[in-house]
Amino acid sequence: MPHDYPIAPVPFYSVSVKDAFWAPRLETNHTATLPYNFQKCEETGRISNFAKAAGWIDGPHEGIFFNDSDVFKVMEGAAYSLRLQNDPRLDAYLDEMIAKVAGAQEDDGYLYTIRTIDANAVPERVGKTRWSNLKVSHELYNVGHMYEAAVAHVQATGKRTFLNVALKNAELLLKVFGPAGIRDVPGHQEIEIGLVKLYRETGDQRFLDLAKFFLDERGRANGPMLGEDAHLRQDHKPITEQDEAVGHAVRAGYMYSAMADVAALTSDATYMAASDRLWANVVGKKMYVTGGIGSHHQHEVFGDNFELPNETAYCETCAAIANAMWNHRMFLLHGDAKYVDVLERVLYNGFLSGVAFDGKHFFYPNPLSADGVWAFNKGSNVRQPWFGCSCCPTNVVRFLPSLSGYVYAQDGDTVYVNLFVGSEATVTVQGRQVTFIQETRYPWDGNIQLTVKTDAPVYFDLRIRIPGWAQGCPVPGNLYRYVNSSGTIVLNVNNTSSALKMNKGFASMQRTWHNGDVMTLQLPMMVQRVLCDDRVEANRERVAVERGPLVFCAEAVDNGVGVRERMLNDSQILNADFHADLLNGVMTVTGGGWTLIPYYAWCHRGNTEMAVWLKRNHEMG
Ligand code: FUB
Ligand code: ZN
Repeated sequence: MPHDYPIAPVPFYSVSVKDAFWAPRLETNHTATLPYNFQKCEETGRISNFAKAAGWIDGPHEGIFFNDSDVFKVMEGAAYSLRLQNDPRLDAYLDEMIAKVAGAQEDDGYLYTIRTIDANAVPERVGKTRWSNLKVSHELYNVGHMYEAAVAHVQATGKRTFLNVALKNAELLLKVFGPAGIRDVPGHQEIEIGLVKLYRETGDQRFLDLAKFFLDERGRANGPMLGEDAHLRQDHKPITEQDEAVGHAVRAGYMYSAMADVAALTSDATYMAASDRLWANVVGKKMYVTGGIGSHHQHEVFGDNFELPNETAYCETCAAIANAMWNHRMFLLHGDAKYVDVLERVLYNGFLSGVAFDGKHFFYPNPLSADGVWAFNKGSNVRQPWFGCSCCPTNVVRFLPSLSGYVYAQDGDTVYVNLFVGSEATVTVQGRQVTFIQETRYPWDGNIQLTVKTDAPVYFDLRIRIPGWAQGCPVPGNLYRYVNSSGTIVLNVNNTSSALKMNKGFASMQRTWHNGDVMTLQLPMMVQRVLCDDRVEANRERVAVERGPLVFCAEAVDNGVGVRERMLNDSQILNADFHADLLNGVMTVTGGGWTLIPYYAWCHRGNTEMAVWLKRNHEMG
């Protein structure tokens, strides 16, 4: 048996989301964000670049040299969407797109529209010849996204058209890169994840070996000399020696995800140890309370340990997605709920803020404080319809439809309930089809009901995550801590109280399950105050407010100007109330003249001042 993650996700297409929180967002992604992104890719020449490279139309390459990647990401999202719902028009549109991509591919498999359109007109960043400026060119980054899209497409439609393009390209890379070939690495990681997906799809070991090659070569200076800026690309040290997250946060997140993949697929202990060290560093010293990562706009990089400025936080939407992808993989590797705690924090906060309710406006950076003046969002201070570099919108399109794949996981006769999302999931356990009907108003309340449907009794270990936030621990490590205790967790099976038998953060229920058995979990959803390690200068003498998985914030539109300076008394009682008519339906937290809303919902009522970390007044009353 080849090695793999010990735990497998229950695939996104086996989990049908039916709740009031995520289902509308997935629908918006399908009906608005996806077609809108294709439209933008058309309007901005991203798609005609392929037709030009194919020689079907004339004209120069338009836009940024790595714009091919945006098209591939939207195609990946389209494939997931197609898997979830029959859509013949989308299917046909994708076929047309694939024909353009295939047309743009050179005879030997090379695919990079800017060079194919006119190799003599490429800017220096692209490199005079193929792969001669990998540090910058994104040649491998682009096709890494293409591999992901191609695998998603064949899995959704059974058609191999796109996969064949990907395989032809990967065969070329196998000829060109390797110990006896080019020993350079891409400046922006992504090819590694793509190659792992090709390996999984085809079982061809060479793709996995090439993914590992690209990882192993980092920091070894076998290609062009590593410059002083190598840390920006995580190319400053062999990856197995890295222990501090540095450099560009999206590149890092994709690389760490690939490291986890390779660790699982090869059982390489040094990869696992490095992944664990890097994770401890990010979560313990470099992650925002929203799950966002990346402290600086300049170079889009992590800061030093405990350097987490709020107003100038970068927290790119893509980096949130990369962080979610990585934490999911770390869970699959270790089976510990602490990784899902981080994933959940990212999902409901630092990721979700990145896309507006309409699915057509986006944040690129996701700061935790805004003065209402600085145009932090690439020249604006509200969500934008598109960007010159539109990596974030196109990442949202592919991430949302795959979200249901994060809800459940399985290891033989152990079924994990990771996220609380109203849904219906079908899982094969002990050779039997078992359906799980999850009903919940999460994140607005903490009651979760799981009904088991099965033709015959079946024994399995049902492990339901007990979130860190319900056990007094916002995030593993000491970076953040709650002021108040969390309340009581109640677990029942068929109306009978069940003791919490904890196993790596999950309540484990090993029993024979019968048709109609019902498990209920009540999580204590109280308003909780969060404090930060004092080494984070920006948060000293400040307090954040959470309820369940949600981080709250104060906007001037509710609180008047000066929210970043106004004080919240320690003794102030804070109440939570649901408002169906506000911001698509949200819980607000109020008290002492404050009205706080979920962070993800901020900036939906125009440009405004905002703060997550409020000034703390130790005075009572
Ligand atoms: O370089 C490709 C993408 O553009 C990165 O992932 C983002 O951070 C943005 O720089
Ligand atoms: Zn981005």
